[in-house]
Amino acid sequence: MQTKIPCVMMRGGTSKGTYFIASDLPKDEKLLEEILLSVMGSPDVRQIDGLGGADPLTSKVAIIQASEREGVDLDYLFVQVFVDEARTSTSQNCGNILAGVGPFAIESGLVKPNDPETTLTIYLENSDSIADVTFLTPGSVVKYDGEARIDGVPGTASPVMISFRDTEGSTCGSLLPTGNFVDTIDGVDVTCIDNGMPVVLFEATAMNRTGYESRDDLNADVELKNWIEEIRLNIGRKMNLGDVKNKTVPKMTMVSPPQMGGAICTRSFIPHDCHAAIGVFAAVSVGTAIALPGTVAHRVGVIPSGTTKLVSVEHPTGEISVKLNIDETEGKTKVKKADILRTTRRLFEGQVLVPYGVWNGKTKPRAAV
Ligand code: NQM
Repeated sequence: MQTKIPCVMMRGGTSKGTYFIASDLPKDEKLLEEILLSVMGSPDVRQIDGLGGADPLTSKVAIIQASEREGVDLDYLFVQVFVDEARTSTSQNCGNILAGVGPFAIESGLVKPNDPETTLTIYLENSDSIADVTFLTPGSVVKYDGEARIDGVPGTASPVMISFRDTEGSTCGSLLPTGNFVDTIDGVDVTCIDNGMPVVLFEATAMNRTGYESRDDLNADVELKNWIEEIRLNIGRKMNLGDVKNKTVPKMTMVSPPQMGGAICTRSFIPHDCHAAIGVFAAVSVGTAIALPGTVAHRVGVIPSGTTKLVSVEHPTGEISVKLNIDETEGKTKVKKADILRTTRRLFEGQVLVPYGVWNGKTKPRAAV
């Protein structure tokens, strides 16, 4: 006996996950965690008994509902499902999975589309912040095919433009949560920054690496990963994140001078595995750090000119360009708005099944069979 839950699987940017309507899931947090672990097949490095793709970037969940907030269309909760541990986390945002939220909501009947494009204001529950997302809906139908290209995804698709507002200190409370541009931990200079994602930046050369290593090489580099984790555990409390041992934040980003004509080269640990690219919010935080004199990123980055800066953040599979709208009055640099291009695709729709032993569907009759 299994409970059927309406579910859609979507690629959002360079990630992939399952999308649910909030009312199709129980509210109880412990039960919800059990259900999402079962949906993804965790804990198991292969996630063989679930839909997860055996990678943190494909073990993600979006829970969405129409919003009752003033001026907001949708509420979006992101859940990271650990691959090899029986845990989920809501301690971070996901800007990649966000790309699929609007199209999912329209096709689920949660909001109405416009013609030829739709802009939705989305509340990010994880960080209490707002994003405006615009995508094509000609004839009031979501368009998935198109000419937009993002690195890390083969081919092209329809553009999804995401505009973030007020992301400063989303999780840590302030842009520079330690109060410093640079802290020195275990002899390594780091910059702690949160402009949508708590990130710790450090130079690759400080870790005796080039910063241009492949994802596979870095994932096999146990000595480096242990060193990075030591720094992370040490700095977490100073970033107002408490004990970060079981958290997916802060992300640990190794930086070096750009190699492909961009603004900076990155290798992002999220926080233990190296990202195939870089998270969307992490890219906004890194881009912001380049613009701030005194940070580790400013030391190795190439700062584009103007108050609207197009910052190209290089990563293992290409680059991601972040458009930053910067206010530099009174000698202070403030990012007013950050825009980013993503694409998305609806991959699968139907019902995901979880064993009765996990959830017999009783707290939500509609989904039960
Ligand atoms: O930073 C991976 C991803 C992410 C998160 C991660 C993300 C973001 O690429 O906004 O998108 O950092 O865990 O999906």
